[in-house]
Amino acid sequence: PGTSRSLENYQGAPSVAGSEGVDMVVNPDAPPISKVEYKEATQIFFERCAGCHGVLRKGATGKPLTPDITRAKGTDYLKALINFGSPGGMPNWGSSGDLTPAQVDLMARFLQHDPPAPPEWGMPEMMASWKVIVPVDQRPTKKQNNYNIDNFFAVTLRDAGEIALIDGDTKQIINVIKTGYAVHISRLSHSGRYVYTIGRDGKIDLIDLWMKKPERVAEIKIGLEARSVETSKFKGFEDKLAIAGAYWPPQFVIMDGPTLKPIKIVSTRGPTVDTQEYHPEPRVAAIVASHEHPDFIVNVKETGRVLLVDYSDLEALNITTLDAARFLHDGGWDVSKRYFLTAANQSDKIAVVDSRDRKMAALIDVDKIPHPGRGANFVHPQFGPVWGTSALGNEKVTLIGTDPEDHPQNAWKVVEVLKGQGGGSLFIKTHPKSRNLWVDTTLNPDPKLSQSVAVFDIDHLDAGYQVLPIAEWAKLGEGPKRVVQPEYNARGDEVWFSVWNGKDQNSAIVVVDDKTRKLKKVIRDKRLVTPTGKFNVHNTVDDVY
Ligand code: DHE
Repeated sequence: PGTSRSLENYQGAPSVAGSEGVDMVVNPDAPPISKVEYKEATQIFFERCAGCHGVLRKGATGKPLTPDITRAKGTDYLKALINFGSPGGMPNWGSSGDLTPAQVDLMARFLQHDPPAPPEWGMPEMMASWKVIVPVDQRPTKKQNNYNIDNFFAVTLRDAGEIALIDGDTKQIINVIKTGYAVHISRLSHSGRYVYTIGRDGKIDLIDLWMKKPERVAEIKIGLEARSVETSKFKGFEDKLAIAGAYWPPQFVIMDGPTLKPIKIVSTRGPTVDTQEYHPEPRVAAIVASHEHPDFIVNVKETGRVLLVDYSDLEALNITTLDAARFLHDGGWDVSKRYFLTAANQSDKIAVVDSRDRKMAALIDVDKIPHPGRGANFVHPQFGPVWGTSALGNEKVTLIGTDPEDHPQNAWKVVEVLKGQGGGSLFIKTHPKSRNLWVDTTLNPDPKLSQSVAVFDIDHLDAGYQVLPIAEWAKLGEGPKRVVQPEYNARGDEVWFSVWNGKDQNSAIVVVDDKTRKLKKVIRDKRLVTPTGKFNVHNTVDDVY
């Protein structure tokens, strides 16, 4: 099936929070541990375990590991589990050789002590990290270059801690810009002028596309770990505000858009949606900007709540809290941009938020671990407007009706399930100008699948899919190449794929002609180190997908 070590690595990527600044919390009822050991164990935990179990071990993809639970299990049980893993997805850290027998023993003892918390990160820390590199009054008042910036792509160069700005018209790299560690996503201001890039380490870099050579104009660190950033898009607030969500500390911050000056920090700690137990570490996942109200829509992963944060009055912040389902992750708009469809991934549900009436529209059951990215919208020949998601846990592509006005019988129902190449899919994409639906299988253990994509003809979905060997087309030679994240150009006649290879190997971007499905161009360059996400300016500004 779709589960494999690559999937575990994906969900359990190292936490950036280091063992520095962490206080030792010793529990007298737990087996002895020295100060040096404690520090080593904390570091191992953040690197190997926190992604799934949470920094405070309250559980997410992985089981909770709080001392009440771990002490009841005891050292021998924990050692066996760490050594050999479990069918539920726990990796075999010992028998794989990733941890030495001494480290396995250390971790079994460490887990019976209280979890140390990484430091908080509030306004003083944010202000100390905030830098305006080019003040607003020294920036261009109109575009200083002749580029068609509408068709630029901001490309994440994951392991380089950089982004590449690529001109979609000429396929030239315009600039490679140093950013936060392992940039996660880029989003655009409403005008398309500013690129906001956020690193896993919580660093945001603001890039001005109006400069002769687009460059960074401001930076800030909003936490120790983060994944999401977005900008205000409602009429009257265009280019005014930005928001970023953190994994640690669990909070979001609203900033001045053109300078990144932090204005308001809001914690997401609180009770979970179902059992209403306190959760100390509800991470902020996807954030989108409403087109219906001056709201940011914030997914809080572990509590399973969606927050509609009204940014029209930051001194009297009005937050509407919606009950969705636990482990909210990524998602995107339906074609009308009224409904936000988002995955509650470990709950195997898609939550639908009505951004106009500020309420939940539906909670839809789907198959194992939906992972839409922002999803894909198209008019289904039989069912009308649909939004689709692929999945990490199986080969299904699930299509959901999104038109309660003209197709009420299909709205918020799974209208069709397509059979894709396999599990381990991360992203799915189409474009209003296209009749193709692209589905990657990046994390599938079979290299044939992880190195190719499936493409469906929207008008003949039952005809099945065609497979395009994208990685082979890139002709890169050695390496664990993975094809990830289809992204269209502005016109919707090309689709771009990253061929994500090892850090010391050659990677590339492969551009496919959407009509003919033939190779159009391979962008190969020494500077393109581990490309993953690509964000086309036009499509990201207008939420076209
Ligand atoms: Fe992502 C989006 C979290 C691993 C590439 N990723 C997101 C979002 C979240 C998230 C919350 C939605 C942001 C938004 O819309 O505001 N990602 C996480 C994780 O927690 C996880 C599982 C593990 C981790 O520790 O980071 C993870 N993600 C990855 C990867 O390994 C990927 C494939 C490669 C990489 O660059 O790290 C990856 N994530 C992406 C991309 C998007 C994304 C390309 C944006 C897709 C889009 O089209 O909008």
